[in-house]
Amino acid sequence: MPVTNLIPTLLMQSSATPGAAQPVTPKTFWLPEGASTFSRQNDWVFDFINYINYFFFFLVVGIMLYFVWKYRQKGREVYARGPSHNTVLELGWTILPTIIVVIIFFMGFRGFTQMKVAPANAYQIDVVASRWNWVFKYPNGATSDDLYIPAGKPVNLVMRSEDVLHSLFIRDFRVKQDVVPGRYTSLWFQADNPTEGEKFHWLFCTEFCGKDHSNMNRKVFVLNESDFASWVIEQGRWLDKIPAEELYFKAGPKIFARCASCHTLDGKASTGPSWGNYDGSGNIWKRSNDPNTAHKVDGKPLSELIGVGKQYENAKSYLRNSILNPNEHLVDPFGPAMPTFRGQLNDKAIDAVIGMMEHLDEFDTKAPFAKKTDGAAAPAPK
Ligand code: HEC
Ligand SMILES: [Cu+2]
Repeated sequence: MPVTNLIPTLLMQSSATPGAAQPVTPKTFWLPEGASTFSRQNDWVFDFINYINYFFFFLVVGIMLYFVWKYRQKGREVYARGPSHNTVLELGWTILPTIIVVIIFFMGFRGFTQMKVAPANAYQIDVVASRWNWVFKYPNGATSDDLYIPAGKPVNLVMRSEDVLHSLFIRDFRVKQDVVPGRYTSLWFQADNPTEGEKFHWLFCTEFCGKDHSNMNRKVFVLNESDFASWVIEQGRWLDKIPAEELYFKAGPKIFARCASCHTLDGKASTGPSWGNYDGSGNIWKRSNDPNTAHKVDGKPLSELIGVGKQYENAKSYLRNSILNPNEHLVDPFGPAMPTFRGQLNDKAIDAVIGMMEHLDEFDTKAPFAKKTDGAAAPAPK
């Protein structure tokens, strides 16, 4: 092969696998690979401040060590008098740091204003944080547990919390924003490179929010525009494509994954009552259908709530209400810790989880809570 042909070949090999997106900024000792349009400027300011720190650290420590050596005690005599004043030095160490700090302020302020205001054409995704879960909602009503975003387009997350303070952090994008109960906060970014194959970016909760705070890690997938468009449509329809009689075991475990931080299937109480048999009253379906058990709600046996002519005609309507208005009745001895799933689970999804309760014996009590006889439950299409 002639040497001139070799050069392009070498160049191509150096640029990783063909088609694989290059990081916007490289991984360094301090920062992971940058993957959003903010990375370049953000990393630059970070490095700038960091190098100033290195410079002054070694300067100050170096001079200090030199003085320790130079002015060490040599004989028995002691010099008590040193210079008391040096105008040039004093002006120097006041003015120079002031200039540096003002430069840093303006660099930070410029970045801050850019990151604060989302472009008007940004694609909006609603984010609901709760203990201990993230739900991402897309304009067509689709929801997902991991975050999917279109490449090359500004994305604006409009975020709220169901309970306590959370904070959404995507370190590869160099963005972080608190999610505060009682108000909306927003966060925007743009990632130009689709994530290839199994690759993704991590999303973390960075505000300690209780027992399962460390389980609020999710994946961020960046899809090219047409893949993203078809993903959103599919995601909005995944439940509709499951035949009614398969709903409880194909969709049930997938939806239960959102309940599993507080409910178990094995009878052990967690933040909420187990769906298995935990107080000798049978599993959640059996105890709701035989209201005369030890299972008490609001201090009363369920028979006072469920039955013909009572508040709930049957167990199904009681369970449905427990999902949509969880704090209307409280199962003894639990507190009002369950967030409402109104607007997050549609009728079909609620049918699927209640169907799962109805056939609870058929399911594995461990994640991913698959139907035992049927092999693995089908995951939602990604
Ligand atoms: C953050 C914790 C938490 C999550 C997540 C959670 N729950 Fe609960 N749940 C509770 C608590 C606490 C109770 C008991 C107090 C009450 O009745 O509200 C409860 C009670 C219930 C009850 C009444 C149980 C009974 O024995 O009568 C049902 C039904 C229920 N949850 C369904 C669900 C479903 C379905 C999901 C997921 C889609 C879910 N929960 C997610 C905490 C949670
Ligand atoms: Cu959190």
